[in-house]
Amino acid sequence: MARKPVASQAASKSCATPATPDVAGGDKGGESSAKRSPVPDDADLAPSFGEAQGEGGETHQIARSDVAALTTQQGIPVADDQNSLRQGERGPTLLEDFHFREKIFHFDHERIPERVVHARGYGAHGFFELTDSLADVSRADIFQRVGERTPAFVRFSTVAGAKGSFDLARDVRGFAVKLYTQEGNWDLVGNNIPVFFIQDALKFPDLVHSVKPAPDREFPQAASAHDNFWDFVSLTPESFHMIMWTMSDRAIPRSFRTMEGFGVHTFRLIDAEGQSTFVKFHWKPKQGLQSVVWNEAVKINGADPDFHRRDLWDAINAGDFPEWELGVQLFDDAFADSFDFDVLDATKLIPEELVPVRIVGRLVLDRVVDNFFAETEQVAFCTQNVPPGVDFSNDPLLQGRNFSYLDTQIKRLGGPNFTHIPINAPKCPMAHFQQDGHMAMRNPRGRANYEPNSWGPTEGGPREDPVRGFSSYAETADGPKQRVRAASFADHYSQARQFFTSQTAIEQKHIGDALVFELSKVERLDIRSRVVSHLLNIDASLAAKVADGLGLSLPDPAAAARPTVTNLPPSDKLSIIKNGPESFKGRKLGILLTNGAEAAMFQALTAAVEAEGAVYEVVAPQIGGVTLSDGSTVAAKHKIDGGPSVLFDAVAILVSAEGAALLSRDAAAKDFVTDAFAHCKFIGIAAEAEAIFAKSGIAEELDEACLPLGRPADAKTFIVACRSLRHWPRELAVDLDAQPVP
Ligand code: HDE
Repeated sequence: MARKPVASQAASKSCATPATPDVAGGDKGGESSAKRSPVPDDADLAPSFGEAQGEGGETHQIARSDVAALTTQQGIPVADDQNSLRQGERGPTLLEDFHFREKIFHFDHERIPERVVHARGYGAHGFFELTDSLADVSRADIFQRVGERTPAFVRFSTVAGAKGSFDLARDVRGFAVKLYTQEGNWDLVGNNIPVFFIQDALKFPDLVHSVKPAPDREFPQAASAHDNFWDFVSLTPESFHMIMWTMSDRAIPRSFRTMEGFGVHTFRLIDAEGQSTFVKFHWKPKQGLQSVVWNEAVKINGADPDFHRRDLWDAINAGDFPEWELGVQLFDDAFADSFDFDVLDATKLIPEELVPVRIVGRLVLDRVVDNFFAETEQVAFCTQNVPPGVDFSNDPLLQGRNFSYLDTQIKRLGGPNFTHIPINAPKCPMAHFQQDGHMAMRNPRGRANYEPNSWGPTEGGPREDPVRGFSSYAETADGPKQRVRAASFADHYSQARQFFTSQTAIEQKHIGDALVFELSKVERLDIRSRVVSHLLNIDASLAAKVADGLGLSLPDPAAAARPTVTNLPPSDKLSIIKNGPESFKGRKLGILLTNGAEAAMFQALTAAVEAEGAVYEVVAPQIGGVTLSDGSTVAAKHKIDGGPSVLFDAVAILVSAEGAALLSRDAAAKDFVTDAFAHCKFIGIAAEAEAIFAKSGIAEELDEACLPLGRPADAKTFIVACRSLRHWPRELAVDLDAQPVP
């Protein structure tokens, strides 16, 4: 059916020729608006658009029959998406323009409230596979059949920053897992740290208010280094175990892929007879634990604020699927009663040396989302989502969370039907009588929408199932109604000390450095001093180091509800370095390359990287790439200014003598090597590169982790060295803060 715009005959003429000067709608040439309409003479009822070059080389849209037609949300085909409907050429826009109104209306409503905490997150799909049956302790369907896979969706997040904040904030990371089991969704909404700041959910709003930007000035963003946060925690001694963790490198992970995850609270597993076993959940990354250093984190935030999300996206798309083992610590009431601390207190962990972690499954992330908003933003985790066979403990934090998550989803997603959104919908059969409400898409069918009813098995709808249905563990609870904190929750420092003493020297140094950094941003001296008074109850050397770093005289120790137990045995599992990766697999080498660099060396190096299962990116003076010694060309991923060494786990400097002379005059190139050196990275160095190190002032300091790349055989040696996380002795040797406190 021939279609002609009604405005003028000229329109159809000009549209038949894809040479219209400005399809975006700007009226530069004084042509009539109708003339710029891209609809050709012979477009059919539902024209569709492709791209074509105009006379001046500009891109235009023209009708094509092999792409979907643009329509309104009502399905009405759209003829002109460049110009709103107006009266005359320069007249007012008409209210009648339903396409314009629908488009703008929808745009105006594109945002939903971001999460009040954990606003910035990134998700991916995958599966959980059972490797060891837990049928002995849980009737949960997901734990019955070894080898069976359950679909999963995981969302990682930071806590304090807004949705648009940067990835490398010093912060706890959320590690929320939705398991679409055959008996309903199970949400294990955990963190990358096994303990929490507070013991009672009533204090959560205060904690979060204190760490978020101050209400008057709305800064700082995504940072705990400010007065309000340290004021709150210094008045909340129970937070100090968690503070040790957040001041450690756990709070600046290298990747989502290199973090542990923890369910944090004690949960219950319930067997077929209704017997309960206490459980703590652990996710252990196959990639090993890895973190960056603080100075590096600060710079990554500028160089690539999306560092973590890009890393996950790239790894999954490259087929390097991140994997975690699911581990459980199982214990009974007798252990709980004999444990030094209360298993209901979320500021405590159970050392793995005391209750070993039994590995029962694996979680693999193998698919990125199709659409961020539909999946990652709209996913709604609720701690109350547990299948039969998993149950809650009385941890007061968990009890409070069970209220909070459902409540917040209603606000965020706008109504009670968010389970109809595909990412939240169970993948097992569902049948209930909940109905109506905003955006209802799956109302019950048939006549009966209540229960009990007498409409019989086909029309009457679902019925309760006392055998398969969820039944709560029949725990006895009694006692006076009161607002109290159990005495068994009163020890605030012993496990904080145990965490500190479990760290290697460099990790202890980083904790001290982090505390000095954070408190140096706190303006009130009394708050700084109050924090140190708590540190005195944890470790005297740490307190002395922090006081010295702040130029403070040592205060008296804080009054402690319970004296610190000083002889809890160190636990190796608490250290990142003792649980690091075994290879360079999954990590990234940055190769600084110039024209004339030795081709055989480059080929040997890239082959060694690939053989290790790692990746590399080329950084060059020009983004166009480089020509190597044999005349071959290599494309660059980054121009040197846009590819600082903080983006890489290790670096290689492969340059010709001319290239070195050029780069030794370039500030970005000098930052590249000095930062790599300062961040204790392994550095592979071609002999020709010396001038850059000399001009950067570190030629004299190069150590055994700065390896030669002279012959192709050196490539393997270098990559093998890179398997270690970093060359930590360098930091202890060169950093002023590493010197013993006088
Ligand atoms: Fe959360 N938390 N939380 N939290 N939390 C939320 O729920 C809350 C706590 C955690 O990727 C909110 O959907 C209270 C501990 C993660 O979508 C909210 C308390 C742990 C996520 C909420 C806690 C977590 C949230 C905000 C104190 C580790 C992100 C948006 C009792 C075990 C999930 C939302 C995602 C999100 C409440 C403490 C983990 C407001 C009241 C402890 C990973 O409901």
